Amino acid sequence: MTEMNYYTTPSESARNILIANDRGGYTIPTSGLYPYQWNWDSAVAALGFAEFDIDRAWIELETLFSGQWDDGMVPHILFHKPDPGYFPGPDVWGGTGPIASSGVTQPPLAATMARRVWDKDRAAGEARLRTLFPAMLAWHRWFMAWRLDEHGAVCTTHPWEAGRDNAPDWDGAMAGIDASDVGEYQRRDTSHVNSADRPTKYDYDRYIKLVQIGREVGWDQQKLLDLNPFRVADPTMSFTTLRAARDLLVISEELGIEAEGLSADVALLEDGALSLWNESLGAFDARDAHTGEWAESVSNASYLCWYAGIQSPQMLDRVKIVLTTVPHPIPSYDPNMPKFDERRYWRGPTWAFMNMLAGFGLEEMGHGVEAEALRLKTARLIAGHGFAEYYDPITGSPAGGNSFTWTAAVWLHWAGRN
Ligand code: 9WN
Repeated sequence: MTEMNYYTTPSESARNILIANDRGGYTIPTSGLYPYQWNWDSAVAALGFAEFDIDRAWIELETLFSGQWDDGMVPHILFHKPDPGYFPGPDVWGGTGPIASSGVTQPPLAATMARRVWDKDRAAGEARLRTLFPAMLAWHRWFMAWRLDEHGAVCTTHPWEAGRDNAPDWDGAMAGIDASDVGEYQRRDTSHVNSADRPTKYDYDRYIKLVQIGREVGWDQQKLLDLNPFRVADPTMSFTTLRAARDLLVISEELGIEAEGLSADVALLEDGALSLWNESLGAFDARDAHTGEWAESVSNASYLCWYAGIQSPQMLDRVKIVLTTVPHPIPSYDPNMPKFDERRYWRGPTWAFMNMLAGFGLEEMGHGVEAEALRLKTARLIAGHGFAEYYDPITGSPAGGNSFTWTAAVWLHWAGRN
């Protein structure tokens, strides 16, 4: 009789999660809570697949771009198959692209992750990257056309677009939204996970109100710009768009593809990202594009400066402190600040994939010691507490959904590597 091995290594578990969350060409973040394809989740998922199934990694990105709108926008959710378990679904959003979708985008990780996938598949992957390139460039140009403020910082037009839904970064702008006529709706998220880990009803009313406003104008960007109900210059958007532009530039040079204007875009985006330095806070911060007011928020997005190719001695000092004082870094909001809430989503918890992005940047910009410390702490967090959506930064306890795609991908591609 063959002896059964009941022990599954974290790497085996991570692969199993990606395979179980695969819905055929795209991966859902986790079953139940998020039953569709999410934009930046998929870009991270591609890195996980690249560790054991390179073809599937490319497919993840290709499926994402199959939902691209005519104007270049790539939606934050693609509703490939209806699922009543998630709200708001396709009927509420009324997206106008080739696949039922939401009407906002998400931080553009795809070009950066495509480049990393290509690094593992230089010869065979070239043709696939060539095919993806015009779509990725069109998305980049859409950001340049519709999301910049006057400094070149990239704005978010919905907390869901920034991907950090209930971050304190949006509190000021959210307070300005009148959601009194939003109407009745049934949330689904709180039937899947603990409501204390999720955004509040106050937040949800405003999320839905913003969707209603966008839908009413058919997601016409010019009309939305004129209405301007919510517009915040955001470190996540600014750093990831700058990084994506840098990667597109490298890809275009290596493939010998003409991509006019990319160098100038990089320079403008760099000015914009630098403009998010809040001197009195001593950190990169979000800024309301309406009022010019700072959010006064040190978030995990503040630590993406290196990912964008920007050095900052002050942020380096901060990362050293966070690595030594917070048991499970990097918290999504500074634990010393009054709004810190260690379980509530983007107001305190640690997100493994954000750590990975910060870690990429730290390593690339010559801060190997900090990059390695962050990687090992993230590995310990995942190995000790499972593949959670996010974690309490003080106790490490898992929160939100479990068997989570991007956490599994982070393990395979970065945290768990030998
Ligand atoms: C709304 C899927 C997504 C992530 C976001 C995260 C969360 C959705 C939600 O889940 O947002 O887009 O319903 O809470 O905030 O970053 O992409 O994992």
